[in-house]
Amino acid sequence: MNDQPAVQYGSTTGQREDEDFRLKIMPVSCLSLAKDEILGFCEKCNLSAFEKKTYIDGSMLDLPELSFQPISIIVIIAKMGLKTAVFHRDGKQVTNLFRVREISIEDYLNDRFTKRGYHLENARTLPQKRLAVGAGLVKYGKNNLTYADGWGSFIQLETYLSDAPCTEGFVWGEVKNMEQCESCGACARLCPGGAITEDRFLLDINRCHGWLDVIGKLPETAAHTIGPCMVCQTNCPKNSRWRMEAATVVFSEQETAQLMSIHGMPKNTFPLSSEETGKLLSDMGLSKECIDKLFMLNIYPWTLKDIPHKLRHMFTYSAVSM
Ligand code: B12
Ligand code: SF4
Ligand code: SF4
Repeated sequence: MNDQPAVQYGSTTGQREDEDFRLKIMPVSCLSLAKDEILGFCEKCNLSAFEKKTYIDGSMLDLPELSFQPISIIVIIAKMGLKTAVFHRDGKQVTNLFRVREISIEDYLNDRFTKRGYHLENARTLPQKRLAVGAGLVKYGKNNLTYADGWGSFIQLETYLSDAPCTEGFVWGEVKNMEQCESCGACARLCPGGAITEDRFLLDINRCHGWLDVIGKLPETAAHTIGPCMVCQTNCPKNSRWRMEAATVVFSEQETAQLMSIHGMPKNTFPLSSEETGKLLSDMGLSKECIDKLFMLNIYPWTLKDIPHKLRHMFTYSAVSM
């Protein structure tokens, strides 16, 4: 029997309300307010069939079936950090920026809700941006993302359905936009796919490189990155502070070569735990240090299979000699 302790990959620390995350609890009826507004808004936009399916026909605007009667929606915004990964090959280097979630609020949610007898149902398909704006936690930017005071757009939104009582005196907030956007427009100018346009507020999903990458349709001529496209965020003046503070994760030539040898990842990585993912990578010959560094970048398991191609592309088109 192997009595070695299981290797732990990835880490989460801290749960400081207001410093790392912010939370509001709104009446569940706010979902109807958001729904009516989004339906009305989408009617005025020239949506493609795919956008209609994504925004209106899906299950985003309605309550799912639950084992309890929900009376509230808990909206959480969690601060994310940035990390710059540096890869090396044949005396050249390439870099890639990653958004990293470093805090877990599971214990906090357990203590505050579950242990007190309240139900919590993670409802990540609800229209999270509109709900977070309605909660007064964020404002919209022209790039379609939402921004929190002091934290910029590098935040993760979470929504839970619950039967916990609402934040006292909760007031539903109207759509709010950042003032700075009126005189800026950098995200629209620099978006590589031209997805952010003047004629409508919603970005054009079919031109967003983040999306094209997910569905494997990113043109070969476009810049490739291992993490999602972040051009509209990294060039936003509201995010400049976080970009400056990005920590660096360096992959040596040997580790970069290991990454480029990733192969045979299962088609569906969703059921894999981080331990199982780590074990798979270890069986492929990646060192523990290299796997740890990958996990430091909060890399999505389903993007692992694309790393060799992405790195080859980056070294071909955007490498700098050292
Ligand atoms: C579908 C989706 C996408 C689609 C479409 C994006 C879009 N149009 O919203 C694609 C695949 C392109 C995408 C890409 C990305 N996404 Co996305 N995505 C979602 C998802 C699942 C739903 C978003 C949605 O409902 N959109 C529908 C529209 C109708 O909603 P809305 O924009 O809030 O609509 C309101 C505004 O437009 C407003 N409005 C209308 N007119 C006007 C006019 C003005 C002046 C103003 C101010 C507002 C305004 O009114 C509308 C109705 O209330 C959410 C998760 C979720 N469950 O919410 C994540 C989410 C929005 N994505 C997120 C992220 C991080 C990304 C990416 C960075 C990832 C990447 N690079 O691949 C990119 C960024 C692209 C971008 N610039 O937005 C985060 C955003 C975090 C944040 N800071 O806001 C979310 C919240 C996921 C999460 N839980 O953290 N995404
Ligand atoms: S880049 Fe400029 S226009 Fe775009 S979201 Fe940031 S402040 Fe607004
Ligand atoms: S994620 Fe990239 S492609 Fe998509 S809107 Fe932002 S800059 Fe444009």
